Order: sequence, then C-alpha cells, then structure tokens
Amino acid sequence: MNPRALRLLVIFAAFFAGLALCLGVIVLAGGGQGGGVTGGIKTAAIGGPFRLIDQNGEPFSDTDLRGKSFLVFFGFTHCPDVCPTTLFEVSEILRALGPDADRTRALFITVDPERDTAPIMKDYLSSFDPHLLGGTGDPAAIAAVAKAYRVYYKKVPLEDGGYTMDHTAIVYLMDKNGRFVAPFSLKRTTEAAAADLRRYL
Ligand SMILES: [Cu+2]
Repeated sequence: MNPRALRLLVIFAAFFAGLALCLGVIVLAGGGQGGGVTGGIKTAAIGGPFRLIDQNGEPFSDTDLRGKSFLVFFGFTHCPDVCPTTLFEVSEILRALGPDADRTRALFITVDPERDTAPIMKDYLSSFDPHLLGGTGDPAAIAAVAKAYRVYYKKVPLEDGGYTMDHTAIVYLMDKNGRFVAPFSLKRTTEAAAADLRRYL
C-alpha cells in the first residue's frame, strides 16, 4: 500500500472510531429519555440508602420513603433551563394524579449544596407542586447519594466569576421498596406520564 492510501485509511479509521464513540455516548445519554429503556445502566445498582435534609430543614432518609413509590432527580436551583423545566413537568404530573399524589413523592436533590441550603430550596420549590421534596445536605451526603444513583455532577466556572453545575438529568422511578424501576420519561403527555406513575402507587 502506498503512503497516501495508508494515510487515508488511518484517517477513515479514526473517523469511524470517533463516530462509534459518539453513537455510544448518544445511546447511553438517550437511555434516560426512553421510559423503560435503561441504555446500559446497571439497573440493580441504582439507588440505595441516603440521609438528607428537606426544604424545611428536617432530616430524612430513604427509610422515610418506604411504602411510597417516588421519582428522584438531581439538579440545582440556579439551573437556567433543564431543572425548572423538569420541576414544572413533574409538578404537572403530580397535579394530574389528584389526591393520589399523596401516595407518591418527587425528590429533587441538589448537586449544589453550597448554595442550595434548605431555605433556598424551600423558596425555590414553593413555585412548584407541594409534593416535591427537596434534598440538601453537606457535600459528603450529596456526594454519597449522587454516587448511589450513579449521578454525575461537576462545578463549571463562569466568566463572571460565578459557576454553574453540569449534572445528569435523568428522572428515576423507584418502587415502594426503594428499588429502581426505570428512568421515568417526561417526553410524553402529562396524562400518559401520570397513568404510568399511577401503576406504581
Ligand atoms: Cu439542571
């Protein structure tokens, strides 16, 4: 093979390796959106014990949620779009459940405990459905619960000297025993999502 052909071959190989990598990442990232499809996430390994502080400053743990299926997702109150959208959509689903919403919870755990103290969480969550349960705590407690739920988060400095947070935006559905069921898709009508959640109450 002449050197030029070899170089072309190397370029093509690199391109397809890159493409395969991108597709792999897309499949993994897409897993969170495809209700029931876990996209390579080891389902049995998601969730576990945690100890957090709610938006009223009261401690709570996974055992306090026993007997109730619940949604759980991670975010932060300074989030510009993904978190408020998710909180809004989850609120709509809880509202669609009517009185049955008392039999479930939606847990919003901060990945930014430095800024998201209980009073800040309370203020923020007051704009959404009252069945939402805020979770904050010291950085070690947040790191532990994020690890249990296989959630990635990272502080990203901003030019103005502040920072934002990168974070996993999957909503997890957990059953009455605190076991992971599936990622809970919000890419459907409120009614369809509420009907799906109702099956686990
Ligand atoms: Cu967010």
